[in-house]
Amino acid sequence: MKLSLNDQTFDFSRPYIMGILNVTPDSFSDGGLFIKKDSAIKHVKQMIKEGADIIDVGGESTRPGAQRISLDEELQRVIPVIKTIREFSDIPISIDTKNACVMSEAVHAGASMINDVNALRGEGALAMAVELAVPVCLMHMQGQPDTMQKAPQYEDVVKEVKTYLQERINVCVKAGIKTSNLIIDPGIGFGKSVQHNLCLLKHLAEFNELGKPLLLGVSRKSMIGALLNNAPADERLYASVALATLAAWMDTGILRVHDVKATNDALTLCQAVKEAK
Ligand code: 9MG
Repeated sequence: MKLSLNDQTFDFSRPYIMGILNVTPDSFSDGGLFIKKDSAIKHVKQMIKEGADIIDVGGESTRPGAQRISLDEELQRVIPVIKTIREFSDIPISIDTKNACVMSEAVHAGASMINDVNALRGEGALAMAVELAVPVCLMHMQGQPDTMQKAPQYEDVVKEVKTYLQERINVCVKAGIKTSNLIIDPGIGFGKSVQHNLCLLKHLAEFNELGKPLLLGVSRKSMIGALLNNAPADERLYASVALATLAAWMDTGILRVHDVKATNDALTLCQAVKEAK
């Protein structure tokens, strides 16, 4: 499996790190720390120094209960940041959005990948991704962020999430997206109970049967808080790194994380064990 991002080839001989940059005032785990452009850029530089392979820039929160924002607001948050990153680095930038117009503006400003928690189901998103011809992460989500955690229901969560992702791959390929441009993600915390999330993590390796690079986001998520006596987001580092390491062990290709240095150290050791004779 190979993925071409901004003239760099990701061959998945090791897991890659996607550093999270939330340019939102209400993001659940960093409290909108990076809403100001200067602090956002400083944080990007730090993540690059610590070993990030991709920067995921998002302007609209996807946390449970999050409200939608206007197109203008989303563009104003993400486009200046993407343009500024491009002035000093060629690191691949992923745009975390459900909106076709934001996808287009972001790619024209220098982003080289789309991260869509809605798996291109939004109005015009599929056609836009075909036109932009950049890699796309298709994530599974049951419901929408404002209501998704109310009563998530599955008979067989692994089977249903896998079937959904296969269906979205088929739709995308039929529409004209190159099969080598697709990445999949089971969407931990998106319309799933703690038990659903745990079951997906236990069976993560089965998602590799779909033949696409696997991306996973568990960093600081509420399931960690729920399992650690309601630990707040800023006390979920060790558990986040533990889950990232487990995921890397099960051949996850890209880890979406807040804490780049800690994750990078853990993944380096995980890789060393994998490669040991
Ligand atoms: C934007 N975003 C928040 N959590 C995420 C996750 O788990 N995966 C992906 N692809 N994007 C996410």
